[in-house]
Amino acid sequence: MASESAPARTPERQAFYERIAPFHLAPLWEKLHSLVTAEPRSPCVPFVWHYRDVRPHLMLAGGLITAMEATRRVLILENPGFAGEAQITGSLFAGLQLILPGEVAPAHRHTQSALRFVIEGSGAYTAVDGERTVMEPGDFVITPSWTWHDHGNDTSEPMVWLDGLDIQIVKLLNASFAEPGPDDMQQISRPEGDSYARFGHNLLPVDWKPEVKTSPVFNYPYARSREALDALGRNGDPDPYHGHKLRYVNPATGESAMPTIGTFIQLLPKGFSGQPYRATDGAVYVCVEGEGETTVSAPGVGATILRWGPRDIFVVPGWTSHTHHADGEAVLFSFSDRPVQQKLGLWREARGNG
Ligand code: 1HN
Repeated sequence: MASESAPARTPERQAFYERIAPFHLAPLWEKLHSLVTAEPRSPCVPFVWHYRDVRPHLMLAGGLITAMEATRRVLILENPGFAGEAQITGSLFAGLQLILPGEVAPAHRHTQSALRFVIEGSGAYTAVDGERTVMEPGDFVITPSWTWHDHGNDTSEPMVWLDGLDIQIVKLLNASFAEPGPDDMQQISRPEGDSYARFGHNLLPVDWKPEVKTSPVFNYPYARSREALDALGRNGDPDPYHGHKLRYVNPATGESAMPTIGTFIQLLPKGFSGQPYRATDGAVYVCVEGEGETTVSAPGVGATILRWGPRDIFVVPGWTSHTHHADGEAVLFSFSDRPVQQKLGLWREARGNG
């Protein structure tokens, strides 16, 4: 059993550490307790961004810089525990992107995978590898790793979505590649809805074999997810921890829609009060409908109550026990690094106060 603290630093030991430092050597016993902890530890803290507070700042950014000049006009949702680090959890990035009427966010590609979850506005598009999809509130849209993507807004209203990216995962593995597109807007080679027709109906083209690890469905419309949740809510009792919770899947494999980021949507029935639950993946939530609160308990920190309503975004750090409560019926979208942890055999969960 590893000890919880380092052995005493005697003057002799200290002198020894100083002697070996120029040789790029260091004693493990000074570091062991912080490298191999008894349980997960992270600077990540529970936090909620209320959309009513964030929106005015986002609109000010709209007057300050164009989407073209910024490349992506995004306000980073930075976890207070990771000041200056552009991360919402230890592994994930989240930000709010604004595209004003008539704007284009120019084409580029990168090895980081991105998800969009539409918060405000209706009818702006993103184009991925030659196909456009028009986005509606609550739609979950994927930009797979290394695909060309540009966004545009031909409507008369601002469009805002949440961006979620696996930035820290790619950084850890030192596998970041990126390049700008040859043109600001990519050539469109397939009609809108083509991917959804081929892959989004529990059917697959007969001779099709997946070439990449990301789902070929790149827009999961909210209307369809909501329909499923609605039926579940009518048909049976909710899970005592999650309510009615579904995970988005890659129809070709049954695995998560994105290889590095798991995405989920859950319905909490009116008055639902969940039991305490924790898992090793820290999650970012968006409230789509309804109001309620999530109570997060961390050892030594006590309970943090995150109140949420429509369009609010909140983060629950990994391995912190939490409960969800909904006043009326509520819908939460969430994403985390769960697929990575599961593939590596690291993911754990605990129900109740265990
Ligand atoms: C990015 O490329 C997008 O393509 C959004 O819309 C957010 C955050 C960090 C790095 C790249 C986009 C991003 C991003």
